Amino acid sequence: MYTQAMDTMAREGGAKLEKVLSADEQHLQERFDARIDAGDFIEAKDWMPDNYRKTLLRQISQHAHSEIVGMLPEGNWIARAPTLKRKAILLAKVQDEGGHGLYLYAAAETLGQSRDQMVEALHSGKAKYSSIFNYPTLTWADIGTVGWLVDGAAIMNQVPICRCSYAPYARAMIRICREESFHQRQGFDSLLVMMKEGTDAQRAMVQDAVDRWWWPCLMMFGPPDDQSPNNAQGMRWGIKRVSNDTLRQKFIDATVDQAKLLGVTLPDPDLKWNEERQAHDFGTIDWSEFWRVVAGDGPNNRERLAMRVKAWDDGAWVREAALAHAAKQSTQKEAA
Ligand code: BYC
Repeated sequence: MYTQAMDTMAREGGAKLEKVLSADEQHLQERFDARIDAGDFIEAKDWMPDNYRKTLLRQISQHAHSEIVGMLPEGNWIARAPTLKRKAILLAKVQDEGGHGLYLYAAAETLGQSRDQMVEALHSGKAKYSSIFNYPTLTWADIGTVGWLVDGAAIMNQVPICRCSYAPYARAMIRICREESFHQRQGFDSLLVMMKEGTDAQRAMVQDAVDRWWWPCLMMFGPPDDQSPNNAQGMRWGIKRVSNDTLRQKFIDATVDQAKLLGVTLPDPDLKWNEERQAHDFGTIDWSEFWRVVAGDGPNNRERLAMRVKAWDDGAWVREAALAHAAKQSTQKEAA
């Protein structure tokens, strides 16, 4: 089953995990709460409540998997990039995503789950990754659009995580966000060249890509706040700093002017500036589509997971060779 079910662990408010705390634990809990309230960062060696650890593991491992699965739809276009310059840029971007996945797996490992366990959860379909990567990249314009809109949405979501209360995650996010900015810019630049210097067919290709990616990008921020089971607790613990709806609105507001600059139309007839709210109103998001994709029935769920498992299997010899090389080096060092 390709369910993307992220319930690899029981969750806050779900199965009743709460146990009666001893006096010592009560004291630790109070100190932890006070540190969170004071805006302190929590390190791996610090005491933390079980559910804080579980929530972090859920989010960080999902995030890591998203980076790794996110390499697939773009990697698919490396051999078909139209120029040497675009190929070099795309190669660098896909490698960056791999690096982001590794930083994040390392951050999750500090919470006590092994990389093998996380990879197994992804490959068996137990762990989720971002819904956005279950949509196909049909044309070259999709690659520019993924950079502009998908990475744009990712940055909007990820910049506040640089202030996440869990320090190893926050540190990883600082590096990741620097690289994501380049990803967004290269996507925008690629689309701008097609829109300003391209043919009518290229402009139509860009508009078609924007039409297909716009709504799934708005879904990346997660369900509306009043239907988001993890939002309130995530915010309370400083794991999330800004809510799903607020980030979605900020993304829309930032993107409208960029779309004008590009000369593309965002596919929402209800999108308009609301003077009173000082924000854009927008149309209704099809949340049934989101939940379908999250439940494993999106356009590409099965293909993505199969590609990921194949990539892992195909890379087995590299992992074995690297381990053999490391073992040989340490034997040589000991002998010296
Ligand atoms: N896709 O209570 P909620 C990237 C799940 S990487 C799938 O609001 P939360 C990039 C959610 O997990 C992009 N599932 O949850 C990479 C929960 O299910 P469980 C990834 C989603 O955690 C390469 C349920 O729905 N970014 O952009 O408070 C190339 C209810 O949601 C999604 C991150 O992972 C979704 N879109 O908030 C280019 C950032 N949304 O676990 C680009 C870190 C929600 O209860 N993650 N769900 O079974 C976060 O900021 C938060 O986890 C989310 C969700 C905003 C995603």
